[in-house]
Amino acid sequence: MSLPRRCTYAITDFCFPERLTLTRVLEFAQEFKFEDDDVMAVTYPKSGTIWMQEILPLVLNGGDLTPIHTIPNWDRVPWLEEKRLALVVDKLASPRALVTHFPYSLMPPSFYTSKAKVIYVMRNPKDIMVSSYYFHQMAGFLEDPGTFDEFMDKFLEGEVLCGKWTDHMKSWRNSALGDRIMYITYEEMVQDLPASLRRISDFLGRNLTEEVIQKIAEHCSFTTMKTNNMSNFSLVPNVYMDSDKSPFLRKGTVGDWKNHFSSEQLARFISVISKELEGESFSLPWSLD
Ligand code: PPS
Repeated sequence: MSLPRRCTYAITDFCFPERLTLTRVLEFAQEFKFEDDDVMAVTYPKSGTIWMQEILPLVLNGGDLTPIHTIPNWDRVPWLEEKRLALVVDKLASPRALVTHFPYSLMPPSFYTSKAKVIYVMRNPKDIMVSSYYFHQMAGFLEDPGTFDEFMDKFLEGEVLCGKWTDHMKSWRNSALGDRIMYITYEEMVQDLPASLRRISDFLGRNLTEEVIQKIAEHCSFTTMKTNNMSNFSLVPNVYMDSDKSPFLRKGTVGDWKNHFSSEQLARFISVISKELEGESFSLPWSLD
């Protein structure tokens, strides 16, 4: 298989940075044994992953803030694709919450036969691209994004972390998970976080009071997370994540693409994405225009 030009490692067009080497990552993850009450947050990068790492433990434990104040997000809701999972898995509270950027096809065999639930967070791809552009500037393990225009080409060709957004989204939208999967958008979480938390809580069979919902919403707000050292990546050395270049919790808004896209870029973006979604049975929750 030929690797996409700028992709360090790829299998089935799924790119991972060299540091993680996808073969090793896959071998490790394939052995993971899912339990029926596991909850998986699944995202294409920059769709709201760490937001779910903040939300899930609180919804599952009824609003006890201890995990978000004492455990860094990568250990609190560990990555399926990180070997660190093996070190922390036995310490996870039950039911366990995990996170992944894997497409549906790369999930471990035990996932398909389990009853583990999935929350798939979607975000408008134009805002994903903007967020990713700044992330590529600050993350020492990713290639320099080049100019915004160059980065748009890479994004549309899938030569970025985790390949094409359309492929990732299609893989999970078309998955045969039935009522094991819930779809939520970053935009609805920004618009009304308490309402989103109620949906998540219902999906996970929790019966949270309004007081607890409001408490979780307050502690999972952009402003609160930005000052939480267990969530804002300030514990990570600058060589890996340089927040002077761009903070991980950057803007946390909807529609920042309007500050970045020219009309020509918008037309190019819409044309490529629409073509790739032609014939799909699902519709997008936002207009691409
Ligand atoms: S990653 O690298 O894939 O784990 O990134 P991810 O966490 O998926 O996405 C990062 C973006 O999510 C924003 N974010 C939030 N927005 C609103 N409210 C809260 N609480 C929140 N937490 C994280 C974060 O700011 C990134 O978006 P941008 O647009 O860059 O600000």
